[in-house]
Amino acid sequence: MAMRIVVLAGGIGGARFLLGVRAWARGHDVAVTAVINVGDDVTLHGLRICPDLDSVMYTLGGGADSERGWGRAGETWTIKEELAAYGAEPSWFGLGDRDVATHLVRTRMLDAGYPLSAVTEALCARWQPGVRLLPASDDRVETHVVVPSSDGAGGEAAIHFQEWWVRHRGALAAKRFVFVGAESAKPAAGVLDALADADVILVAPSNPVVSIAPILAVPGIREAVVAGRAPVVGVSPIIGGAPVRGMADRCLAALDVECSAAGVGALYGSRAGGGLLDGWLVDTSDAAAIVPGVVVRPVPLWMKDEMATEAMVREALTLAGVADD
Ligand code: FO1
Repeated sequence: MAMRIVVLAGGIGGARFLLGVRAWARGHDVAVTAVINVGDDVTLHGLRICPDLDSVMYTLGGGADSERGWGRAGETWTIKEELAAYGAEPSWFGLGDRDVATHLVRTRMLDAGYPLSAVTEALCARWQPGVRLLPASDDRVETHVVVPSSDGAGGEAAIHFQEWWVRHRGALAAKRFVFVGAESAKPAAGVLDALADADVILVAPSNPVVSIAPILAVPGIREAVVAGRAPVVGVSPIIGGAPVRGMADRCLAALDVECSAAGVGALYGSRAGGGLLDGWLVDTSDAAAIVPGVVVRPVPLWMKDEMATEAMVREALTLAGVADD
């Protein structure tokens, strides 16, 4: 029977990691399922936008703008300019013309009653990512960021993650992150079965606070990962004390967690201690990292191309005891 790999992943870091997983899988009898964060999802201009699902779908489907890290390659911006000419807010979030087609199809299907998992499958029929993409939940789970209120009176305000990250460029001090709707959300169709049937679970080098945590916040998902029979190996998104990309440093600061490979490893915790991990891949420059109860293996972690990423994936699977080549 084919080996079953499940990957928990966010946006661009997850997408690049999945390129390596898919490359490894091509030489083996393997089925890959990716459970993707939906906490970044947002409705703007009446359109449902799922940045992490789209980053992964476009990247694996060969349609991503790899330079920008989000949206479509060869993008044009007429719709954005036209919306701005109407003074239609929010003007701080750019929807490219090609990308808008994805949101139109998604929104129309959601409005017709299809769950996000079915919509994602339909969109993937075009992109053929070679990996089954599942949203963590078909229900609304939105990451909000609690920041100091703008009136300076010492209060707090909660804003959507996209407003914090894109509008304010992550400059407002994040006090904490709230996954709105998570408590009553259910794992999307297929997620719990995929986790129960997995031979190995990989945690992609995605932001632990705003990409992986909202996945695990959906009741039933963390439990299925922790209690399952599959070994769990994570890959550090932090190299030499800095995030490879994105805002993990600012997010970790809000949780008072050190921005280091060891800090994130400890945040996930050892399975023996009720946490997530059996194994933790760190970069060779972080070889001294120790995570109590977790086997830490230093390997080169820069995902500079698909071959390097595939080598990383091979190390993760070897650490999990499911690959020996
Ligand atoms: N990021 C930006 O910095 N500016 C944008 O205008 C922007 C628009 C956008 C539209 C669709 C989409 O799927 C992603 C978009 N992103 C944009 C990226 C996104 O805000 C974040 O980088 C991710 O949510 C974090 O993973």
